[in-house]
Amino acid sequence: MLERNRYERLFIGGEWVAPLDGAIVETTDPATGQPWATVAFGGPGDIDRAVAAAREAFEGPWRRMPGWERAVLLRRFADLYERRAGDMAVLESRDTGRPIRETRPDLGAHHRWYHWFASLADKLDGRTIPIDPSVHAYTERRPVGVVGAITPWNAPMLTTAWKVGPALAAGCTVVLKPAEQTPVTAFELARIVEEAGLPPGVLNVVPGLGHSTGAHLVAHPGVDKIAFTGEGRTAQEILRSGAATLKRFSFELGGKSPHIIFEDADFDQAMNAATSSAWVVCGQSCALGSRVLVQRSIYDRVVEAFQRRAARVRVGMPLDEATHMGPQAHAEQLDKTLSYIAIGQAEGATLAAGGRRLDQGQLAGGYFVEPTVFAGVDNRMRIAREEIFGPVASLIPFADEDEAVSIANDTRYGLTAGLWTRDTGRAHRVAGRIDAGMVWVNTYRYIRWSTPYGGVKASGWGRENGVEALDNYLDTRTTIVSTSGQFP
Ligand code: TXE
Repeated sequence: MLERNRYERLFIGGEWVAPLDGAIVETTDPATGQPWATVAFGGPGDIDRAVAAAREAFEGPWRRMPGWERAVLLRRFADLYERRAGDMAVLESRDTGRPIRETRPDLGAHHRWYHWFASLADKLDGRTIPIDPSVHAYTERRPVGVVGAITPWNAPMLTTAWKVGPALAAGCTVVLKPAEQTPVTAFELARIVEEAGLPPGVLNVVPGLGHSTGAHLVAHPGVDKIAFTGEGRTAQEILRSGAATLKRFSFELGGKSPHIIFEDADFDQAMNAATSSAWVVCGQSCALGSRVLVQRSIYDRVVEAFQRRAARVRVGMPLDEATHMGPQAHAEQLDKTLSYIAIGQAEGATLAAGGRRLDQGQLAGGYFVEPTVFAGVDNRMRIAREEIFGPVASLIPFADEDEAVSIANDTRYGLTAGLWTRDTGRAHRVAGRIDAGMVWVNTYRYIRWSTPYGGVKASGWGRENGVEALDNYLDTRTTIVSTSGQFP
């Protein structure tokens, strides 16, 4: 095994330490099904150490440091991150199976998140509140404290940037618990933190299993806030185990996003967006446009376009520059995706493309699935209601604007939505009627550091990105000073 694939120490309090009550485990390369890295998993005792280190850093240097000074350190960190992005992209491709042509631009942009949040670190203004001359009332924004960041396996470093950037800018310290399937890049992140000279304990990395290490972090009385991306059911468990401490929570929990194509859409652009956003991240994105709602007059044309484009997707090894789509990130996700393909067929949807596992030749042993298209889907089917998190598009016909909106909103989720039309009035009208935290018009999956992202309904609580992200990590304190010294 290559030297750089060994990550056998946790990063706690600025030191690389052996797990106290965890283990050294092997993680699997989803493209081969073979082990590719050995990593340290922390246990509850390691979480205790990490929380103590984060608390000390919070009370000590970090919260007292002027915002501009935190910004200088964050920018240094962002610059180093940018320099390492190429290597990190390779590691993330190995860890998650995402093709390098996706991870390279993705990881190559993360430093922008850190720079942007750095630029807010000294702008956490309060307000003065005019009441009457007898009092001077003002507010200040104060960091909530120690944050437990629990991240998923589909886009580990992006979802980390969404939490760590605003948390550190706000003056919080962080214990990061990456997903057990894809912990490798988090260790690299710790190396960058170390090299950037962030004070010890400001960011700690303790990978481990969700139900033990993650749950201990959630229940820990020394943790003030949990920032989580993952499944809705896990969020419910987190709420239960965190309830006793009444900490704060923000959740990003996935979706079943409608991608609406009206008959007056720019057809080729709409097809580019609808097909690529059905298969991006090997189908494992919370913002996947997995419910493609198509106006009946162009439905057959859209089905054909999907079939043609599915056939052109090159499924292959993640580090091959020619690969469009890699494997599912881990074995359970492979099983989940294949089981939903079977469910779709049993429900009576028409399998218009794909549908099979690919495990011949070079792909043997890997968790590859063909890009899959279901036509004739009814929104009541399970493949239209439940998050598959695989490269499976469901094409649902609609007659008119009202029906499109009604199908779009007929879901427990409300994370993102897309719509394609050349009619500006309709664009605004329909966007305004959709229950989702983000609506894209004539584009899709456009996500930036400065634009708030997050869900309504079962898709989550709170917003990541944008200045709104800081709200997750700040409390408001109000001070009222009597100017007369008289009471009452
Ligand atoms: O997620 P989990 P899973 C959806 C997607 C996917 C499904 C299952 O549909 O197929 O969830 O994925 C940690 N206390 N999304 O099971 O379990 C865990 O260790 C504290 C959508 O892998 O939610 C990991 O770090 N932590 C999503 C993180 O939670 C716990 C991205 C996410 O894992 C825990 C991922 C516990 N009790 C999956 N149990 C998105 N919104 O993009 C687990 N964890």
